Amino acid sequence: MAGLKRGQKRGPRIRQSKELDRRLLLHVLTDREWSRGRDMMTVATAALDGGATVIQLRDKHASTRTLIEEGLALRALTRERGAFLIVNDRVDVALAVGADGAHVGQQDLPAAMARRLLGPGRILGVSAATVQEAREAVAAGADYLGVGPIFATATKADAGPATGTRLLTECAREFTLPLIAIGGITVENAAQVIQAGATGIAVITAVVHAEDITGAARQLRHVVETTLRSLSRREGKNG
Ligand code: TZP
Ligand code: MG
Repeated sequence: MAGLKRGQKRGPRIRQSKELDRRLLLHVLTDREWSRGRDMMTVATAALDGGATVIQLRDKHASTRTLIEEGLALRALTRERGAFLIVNDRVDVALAVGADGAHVGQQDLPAAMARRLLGPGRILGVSAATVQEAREAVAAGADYLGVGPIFATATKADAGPATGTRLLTECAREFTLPLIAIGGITVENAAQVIQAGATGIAVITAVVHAEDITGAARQLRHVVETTLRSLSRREGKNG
């Protein structure tokens, strides 16, 4: 769907869909273990109050039936708030609950199959930890890339080594689809990942583990938006 067009030169990125970028600014991933005992709907509601634009349903231990129940509840909430609902790993659950899309990693359903199942109308996010993985994901029809883990994270045991921000810069040079930085993103380093080339961020602990979920989401959204704005002002001046 998105990505480098045939014959298009690699170079400074031309944003393909500003509207999609805007709607993918701040992903908050649900995580039971890091939620300090607060239930998923409380966490998601508070995150949306703070400006999350995407709730990603991610529950590695739930039964399919529980995922469906959670997905339906989140579907109603995100629809009411004008936010996207994306389901991690499970394309079947995404389709069953009428989610806006699904996110797959390198060990999940292959991206091209996920695209076929989702059809052209739903969003497909794919994790990439290398430029090669990013190229394959784009070729398979990803709408956005989850790039990372950028920094060390304690939240995903099998996340692999931190890539650093250079991967974002390399991807930004090559692709025009939204690049969502993930892994150890905090309010302190969010500006750095945007400056490196991310168009949005995805977090777990920085929001769901925060004492003040709404405040944490609000601060992150503010940093992402102000950094993007200052970058686009600078780009405007330079050409
Ligand atoms: N994929 C790559 S890193 C990661 C996922 C799901 C975990 C992100 O969690 P945190 O707490 O924001 O580092
Ligand atoms: Mg996965």
